[in-house]
Amino acid sequence: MSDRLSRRKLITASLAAAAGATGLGIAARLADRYGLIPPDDGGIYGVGETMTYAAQRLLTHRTLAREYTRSDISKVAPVKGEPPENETYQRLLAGGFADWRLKIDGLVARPTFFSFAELKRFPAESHIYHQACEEGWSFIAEWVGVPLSYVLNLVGVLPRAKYVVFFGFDTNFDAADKRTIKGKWNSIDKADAWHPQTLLAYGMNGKEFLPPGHGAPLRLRIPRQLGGKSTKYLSWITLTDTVKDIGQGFGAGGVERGFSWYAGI
Ligand SMILES: Nc1nc2c(c(=O)[nH]1)N[C@H]1C(S)=C(S)[C@@H](COP(=O)(O)O)O[C@H]1N2
Ligand SMILES: [Mo]
Repeated sequence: MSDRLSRRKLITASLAAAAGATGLGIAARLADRYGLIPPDDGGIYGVGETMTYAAQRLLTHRTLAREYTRSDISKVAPVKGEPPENETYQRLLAGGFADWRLKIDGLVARPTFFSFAELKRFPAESHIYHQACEEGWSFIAEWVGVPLSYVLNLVGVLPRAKYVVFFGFDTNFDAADKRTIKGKWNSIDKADAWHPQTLLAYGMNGKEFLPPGHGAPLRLRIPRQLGGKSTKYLSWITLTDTVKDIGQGFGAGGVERGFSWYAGI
């Protein structure tokens, strides 16, 4: 029996038990309908990853990450990696991102390009929360931006969309064939996208603009998952009902490098 099958069986069996459903078939349909199977289900991780995701989705998906006060803000905010070196990003950076647009398309009623100035006119929120990298370091910072849910509601996400997919400038996102996309792309489900603390952040720690290394001009901040899910240097967000046709089909470039798609904390 394949790994994928065994995990599907385990989760649907527990669902059947929990729901008192009479057959595994019903539980399997429930698991898919409520999005309890992560897209890297066939990946290298064990049963635990799928069960963690399913349990989180069933029990805790609206719980809030802890918020801190300004005096808790870390003296040093570590930067992971260098800003993208490609010509497109460097040109936009040199121009103060005046020519930058955030593209949002896919399963939406109104595909839109947003300028930095437009995003800044939307109702802003700030949150002081913790960011932890899977490599072991972490910090507390204040992030300011617009809730992702606000922007998604503006473009009108179609009911059949399941994932919000993020591409940074360190991704070859303009690849003609989506299966050749490589790099730091990522995706989240609708529960995390509409979570009240999930931000499209354009400033931090009292600064109006993100330092380039922290993801200028715009990054995702998703406090209920490890830092790796918070895609920096955003260029394109697309709504989709499947991630199978992007990259190797696991829902994030990182899965191809050994990380799990769901990094909930
Ligand atoms: N586009 C892009 N986003 C990214 C990364 C990256 O390399 N490229 N690194 C991720 C990882 S692993 C972490 S821990 C955080 C780090 O954010 P920071 O550099 O602001 O601390 O960004 C995440 N987002
Ligand atoms: Mo990370």
